[in-house]
Amino acid sequence: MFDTRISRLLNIKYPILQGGMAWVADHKLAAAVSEAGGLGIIAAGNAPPAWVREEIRKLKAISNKPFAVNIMLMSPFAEDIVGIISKERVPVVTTGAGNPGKYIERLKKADIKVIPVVPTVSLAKRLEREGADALIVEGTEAGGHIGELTTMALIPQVVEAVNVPVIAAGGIGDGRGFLAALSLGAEGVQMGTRFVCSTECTVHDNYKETIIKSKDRSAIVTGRSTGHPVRVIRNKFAKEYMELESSGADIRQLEELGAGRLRLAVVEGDVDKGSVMAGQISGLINDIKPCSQIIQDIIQDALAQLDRLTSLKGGKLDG
Ligand code: TUI
Repeated sequence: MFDTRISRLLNIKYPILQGGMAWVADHKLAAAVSEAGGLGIIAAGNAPPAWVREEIRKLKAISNKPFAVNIMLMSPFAEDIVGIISKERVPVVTTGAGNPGKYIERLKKADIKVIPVVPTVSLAKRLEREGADALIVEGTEAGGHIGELTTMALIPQVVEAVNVPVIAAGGIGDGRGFLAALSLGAEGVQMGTRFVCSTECTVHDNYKETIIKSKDRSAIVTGRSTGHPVRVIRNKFAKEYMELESSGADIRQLEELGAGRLRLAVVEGDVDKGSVMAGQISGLINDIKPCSQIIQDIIQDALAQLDRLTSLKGGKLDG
């Protein structure tokens, strides 16, 4: 069921990946997603290499399913984390927030599958040439650091341009989104915000509640002027940041104001002064449930939607 090049490449039951969210995606969340038949991902974020190594070992102690580590390429530790991952027998690496080209050969020599996140056709083509095994193609609907193009417009353009399988990300939270992504030519999906609101996710309850209370326009983009736009839930901190931004502040001042804010929201639960990164799909997410339930609901919902579409074909189009 929904057997694609992605489920086969990654050796997983369902072609559903959990986003590699800094401060959020630890071994507990990753193990829960992998045990439920998807691909769980430990996010290295800006964390020191020793933390990443421990998380990998802790995950392996509770699950023998495939998993990935996400390398956030703006991290000062990115290089060292590549070294750790190569030694710790991690089956899959995803990357974000940059071009992982210089690491691909090293990772592949260690028999690791490399799946970069890309926001454009040009980077997709380049990384396919450089040996990426698949691509996560992320639309601007996503939470956190984002590109400009929408999932709807970007996925089919990348699917046309490359031969490696594509995983859609950004704005996907249920079976309808999953099926829509497959319709666009993707062979899997990655979801971040949906898995934040899971029982196993260790973020502060206030973070989960903020997403659940969100509406369609709650997730906004800050930091466009810095060249690193970030989608967050509108709150006191986002307003203060945007005011500073529109006053013409320089990047250093903005970085200073933003420092430590994601941790403040995720760990301390300060969802007024912290940065609550989340995607546009937040308005659709109304509950907290186990990762296995999230995945089962998506598969069941997608099958029901498929029936609905099939009956449309028989009844109305064929006359
Ligand atoms: O990486 C993400 N999302 C993230 S990373 C992050 S940590 C952070 N915190 C504060 C400020 C900035 C980052 C929070 N959310 N998603 C994957 C993603 N990658 N989205 C966009 C990109 C991307 C952008 C440019 C990938 C490659 C790229 O290449 C530029 C180049 O160098 O060619």
